[in-house]
Amino acid sequence: MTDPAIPRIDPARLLADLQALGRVGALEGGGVCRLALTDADRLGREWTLGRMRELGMQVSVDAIGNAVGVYPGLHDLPPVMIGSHIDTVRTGGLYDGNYGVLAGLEVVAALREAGLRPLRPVAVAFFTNEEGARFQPDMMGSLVYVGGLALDEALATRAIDGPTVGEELARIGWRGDAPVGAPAVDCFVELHIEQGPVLDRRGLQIGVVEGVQGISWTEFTIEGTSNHAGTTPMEMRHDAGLVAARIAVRAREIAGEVGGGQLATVGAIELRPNLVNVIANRAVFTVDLRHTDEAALARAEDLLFAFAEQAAGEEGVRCARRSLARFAPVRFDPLVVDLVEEEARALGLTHQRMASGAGHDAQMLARVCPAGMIFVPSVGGLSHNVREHTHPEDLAHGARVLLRAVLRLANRPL
Ligand code: HGY
Ligand code: MN
Ligand code: MN
Repeated sequence: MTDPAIPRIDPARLLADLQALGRVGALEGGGVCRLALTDADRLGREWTLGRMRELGMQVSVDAIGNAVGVYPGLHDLPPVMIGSHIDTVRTGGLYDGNYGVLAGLEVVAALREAGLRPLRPVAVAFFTNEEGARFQPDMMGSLVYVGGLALDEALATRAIDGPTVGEELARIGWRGDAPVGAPAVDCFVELHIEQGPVLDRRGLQIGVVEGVQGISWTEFTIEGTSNHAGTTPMEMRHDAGLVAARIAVRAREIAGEVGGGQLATVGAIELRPNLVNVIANRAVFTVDLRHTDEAALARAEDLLFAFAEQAAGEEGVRCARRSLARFAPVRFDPLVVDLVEEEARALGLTHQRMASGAGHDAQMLARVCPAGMIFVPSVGGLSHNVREHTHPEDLAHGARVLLRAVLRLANRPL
């Protein structure tokens, strides 16, 4: 169903951009590592800003490194923004975040080639530290953009490897001078790979995303007593490693007990002194809990925290915890959700409504404007894995839905 009034996406150009950006921070054997504010991230930022400039966009960078390119409309109004991220986890793929930003640039390229000026401007943004892997919380840049986290607090946040956000922004030269939160956004659309198995398993082409599930990240620090593995009777031990392991097992059990899609992950763990013949005196580890229902997520937290105290008491160790991220579930605005669904249907693409399991910048922009998301399938539901893959035809389908949705939003009556 091609409508002559709608410009055409160039799938080959989009794919070439994804592969070009994927070469920045490329890992031996495949995949990408561009942890937030590292030199690899700097190079990815420079490449992407260069593409914005090639498209004649007016670019700005704010004090936390969020970058926005604007394609002017007929009227100087708040833009319809397309956004996502280009930082990755340590075992990242070509598509997580990058696809949404580069498809946004492909939309602008198509508008430009057609000489089309929507009523409203169209902006394309990449936000700092969406992944939250090096600095927590995740979606940090977009959270600051919408006023959900004070700039100073974000800049003072320390990385898991030492430096602060402010120090790293200065080091890579990306502490911009644009005011945070500018430009104000009319509405926001994020195109992203699903990163889960739903669309792939059902053979569907488009996910019409209705919202994002709640996220709870906690760091536990267990302090015990190091001692000799060969001379310390079991009843004399204060083993931080054991308590960490028990909490990890209990987190998995809680996911089953709470149910309804409750998720629990222990992704990072560090024992000290981490030696084969020494009882660990310190364990630092993270627990990631997620649920679409806020009450269920809170219950999972209560069960976990109570067990941690109990297990620590039984072993005679100290247990401290701090929250790294806590976001309630988010519902997207029907204005955007319904329109994404209509455009998927208009293109004859198979689709379904669904929630997002992963966090996204769209959930933050939803605090200040109508926001929504479009998903395309992830092969095998794989992501945050170097073998992350989405078929080229699905990448093109998603970009076409994005173009049509953004055009309709940008041309809404003033
Ligand atoms: O953790 C997340 O869901 C996202 O990848 N930041
Ligand atoms: Mn992402
Ligand atoms: Mn991610």
